[in-house]
Amino acid sequence: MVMKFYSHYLSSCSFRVRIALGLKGIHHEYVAVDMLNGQHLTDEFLKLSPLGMVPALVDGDIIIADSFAILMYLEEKYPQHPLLPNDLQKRALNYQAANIVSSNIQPLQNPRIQKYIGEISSPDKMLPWTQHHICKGFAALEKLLNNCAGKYATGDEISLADCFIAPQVDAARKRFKVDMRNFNCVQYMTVKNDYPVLSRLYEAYEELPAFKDAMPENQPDSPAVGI
Ligand SMILES: N[C@@H](CCC(=O)N[C@@H](CS)C(=O)NCC(=O)O)C(=O)O
Repeated sequence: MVMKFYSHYLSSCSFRVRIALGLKGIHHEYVAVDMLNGQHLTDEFLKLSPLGMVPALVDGDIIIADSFAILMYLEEKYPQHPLLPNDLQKRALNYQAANIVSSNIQPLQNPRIQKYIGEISSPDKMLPWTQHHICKGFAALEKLLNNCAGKYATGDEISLADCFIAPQVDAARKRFKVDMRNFNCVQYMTVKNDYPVLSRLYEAYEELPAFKDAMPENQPDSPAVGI
């Protein structure tokens, strides 16, 4: 039975898994969840994902709805092209970088959070508020990776941290208009806003077929693809 992968083209959490599926060469069926029309909140989808969020993976009887859990599952089931280095320190760095993105950045840019911020303050506060939190997280990643990054986040092999960082930088640049080299948001910025390590990593990701194939604009449900 073919594994089903529930995704939305713009979802950076889905993007993480798309990169790993590509790197590991895992055959799967892409199932687009129409989040703009609320498909993620239907009873049917909530049976797969209790929080009503993408991504979700269904592999036979196994249902997983969380990108980190999915990535760990894929890593254990498909050891080819490992995402976790053998070196324990590097492995811990991978967990740390992944968690900065998944706990301290991405949740704060979620549509449901942005909508809420818009409601309790005003719609024009949504973008600067989100940019502020992205930039705080990026400043932390810069410090963390400054001495350990090679071609990729924790060395010269692509690994778990890259699966989290690549979609986050892509979303920051394209959806949230973060200028990676000279961001200037006077009202909200309290953190340094120049990200040389992340900018360099992003350039390396742009050369990777697994990253290019996983990009939002290349997904079957992207308006750019035209389904
Ligand atoms: N921890 C979850 C977070 C999933 C998540 O936040 N998904 C977003 C898209 S990237 C979502 O479905 N948001 C729906 C909403 O905000 O209503 C994961 O890593 O998969």
